[in-house]
Amino acid sequence: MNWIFEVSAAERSAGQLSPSSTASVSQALRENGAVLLRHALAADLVDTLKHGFDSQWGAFTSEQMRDQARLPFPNPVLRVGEERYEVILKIKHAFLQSGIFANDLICNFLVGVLGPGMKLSGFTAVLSFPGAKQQHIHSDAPRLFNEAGPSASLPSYAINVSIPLIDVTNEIGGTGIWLGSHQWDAHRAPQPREMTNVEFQRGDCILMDYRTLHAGLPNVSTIARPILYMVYARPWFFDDSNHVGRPSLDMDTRDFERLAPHVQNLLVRAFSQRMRAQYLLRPDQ
Ligand SMILES: O=C(O)CCC(=O)C(=O)O
Repeated sequence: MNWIFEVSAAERSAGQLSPSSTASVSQALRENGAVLLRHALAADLVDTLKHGFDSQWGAFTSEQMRDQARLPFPNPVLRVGEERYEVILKIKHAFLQSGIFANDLICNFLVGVLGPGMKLSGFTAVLSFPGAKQQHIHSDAPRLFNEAGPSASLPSYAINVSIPLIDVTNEIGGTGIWLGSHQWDAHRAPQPREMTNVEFQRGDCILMDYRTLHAGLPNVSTIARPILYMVYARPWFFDDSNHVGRPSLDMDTRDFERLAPHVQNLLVRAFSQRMRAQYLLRPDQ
């Protein structure tokens, strides 16, 4: 089944997929466990986010990133593979002004998948440096149930939205995806030939079910590749497993307080986890 969809300029400016696109994309996400939306965002918005990313993390070399990742919690940098790091982004400047975390087109679609109480669960980026090897194949969280049946037949409980901040060629290395694996039996081993890989550009985004198997691909280019990750979830799910001892987003309280109530509502779980992480992990505690 097709998993790649073109977002029209009219849909982008309305902040909403058309009813027929919504139906096709929802069905493809249910069946494939991932969809790629081409041109979901304006490329100049993504360029603004890239500047925001660079001002926070762009100066780090891979050696500095490796050293930073070795520091004790709370630590905004997590090593997720060889020459590959997940960093917590501060929602400030470009990330705050653009309101990317509450993007209409993405959120209007995801509310249809995850329900009206949907919450943001994380706001991070993964940076792969030149020389990064293929990452281990994984899903984003352990299975909800160990019994054979239930996990596969359940609807999505969390969706990871990945937004490349540069055009990602095969040399730079995107993310390999095992389409349909969100419904596989726990014992089925993913084969390399079953992997789907596409080049994706600024403005595209991939929506991936939390159960879908995937792996960051090797970076054989000379430039570092940042991808923004926004995780949205049903209100009862929060991704604690990837955020042990570190916040899942970073935002100043004053900036949070200035958000419109419906946006605060979207962010409140992750923001309160950030407050708890900060309190519980104070070095003098
Ligand atoms: O680097 C990538 O393309 C994927 C990263 C990822 O899936 C992860 O770190 O969990």
